[in-house]
Amino acid sequence: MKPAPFRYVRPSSVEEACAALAADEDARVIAGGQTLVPMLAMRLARPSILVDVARLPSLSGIAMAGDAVRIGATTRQMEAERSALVARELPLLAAALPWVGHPPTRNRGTVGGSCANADPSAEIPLVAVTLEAELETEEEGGGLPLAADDFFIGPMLTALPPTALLTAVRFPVWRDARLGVAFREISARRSDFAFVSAACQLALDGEGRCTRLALGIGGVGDRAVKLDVAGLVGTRLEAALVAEAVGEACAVLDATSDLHASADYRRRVARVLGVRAVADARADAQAKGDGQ
Ligand SMILES: Cc1cc2nc3c(=O)[nH]c(=O)nc-3n(C[C@@H](O)[C@H](O)[C@H](O)COP(=O)(O)OP(=O)(O)OC[C@H]3O[C@@H](n4cnc5c(N)ncnc54)[C@H](O)[C@@H]3O)c2cc1C
Repeated sequence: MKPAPFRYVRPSSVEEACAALAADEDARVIAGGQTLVPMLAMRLARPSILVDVARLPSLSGIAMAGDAVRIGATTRQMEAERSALVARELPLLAAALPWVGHPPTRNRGTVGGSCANADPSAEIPLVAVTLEAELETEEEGGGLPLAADDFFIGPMLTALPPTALLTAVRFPVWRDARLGVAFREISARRSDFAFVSAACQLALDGEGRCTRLALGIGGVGDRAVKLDVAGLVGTRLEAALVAEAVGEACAVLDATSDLHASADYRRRVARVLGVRAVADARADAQAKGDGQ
């Protein structure tokens, strides 16, 4: 199928892009086009005008911003995957990126596009929720930063107004000496959207006690969620304790059934992946400590 007719603009600034979005309620942003182009072709999206922000230089780039790494919205996923700064400061995002689609989709797909698209199984939104990232927005008259937990509302639904641009994502950096990360996912084939995924970042003290722990689950319900496993902080992450805490947190997950998997299956897989992710992240942190 071919897309319904639309107009196309390539603004030369964020202000121009915001003005184009404000002028027409059926306008739609296009970045990497990895989701939107198929939707246009299937006529699942019929915008009157496409506002192409992919080449706006001010929206692209990866840099430190205080205690966070700020990734411009139109930064290609592959650029983030190859970034030495991301590898060093955001090891959890570095671990998740190779799971996002396929190399050709990551060559064009953007970090911001993945967040704005808000697929419940998408890896970048899961990392954003797990690390409590902040999403910067811009629209005519100004924009507001939004916490990841407030930004992602449901499947393909965000708090971003239709007249606004997502301009960057700020991922907080943990400065702990013994930091460990792990990313796990189950999908039909490598790099397909996940049925369930788990992202874990934790820190250990010199005696192997957990001082911080963030564990997020994707693909189970309407959006990625951070599990409440605060009870594990202060422990040595013994296997039985982890199984109990993650099991309890997963039992109350709001899960959905679809043609790929039942809600019950998703909850069970979340528990297994969550437990494994914590164990992997702990081993990662321990290995770093041993090497110092
Ligand atoms: C075969 C295939 C497999 C895939 N597998 C996965 C996978 O496993 N995991 C995964 O996470 N993704 C996967 N994807 C989707 C991924 O490739 C896309 O990168 C992502 O969903 C959208 O990013 P994009 O930059 O291409 O956005 P686009 O397709 O250009 O836009 C997507 C949506 O976001 C909006 N948007 C984009 N940028 C902005 C912005 N700056 N401000 C406001 N709104 C914006 C658009 O209006 C549109 O609604 C897959 C895609 C394909 C084709």
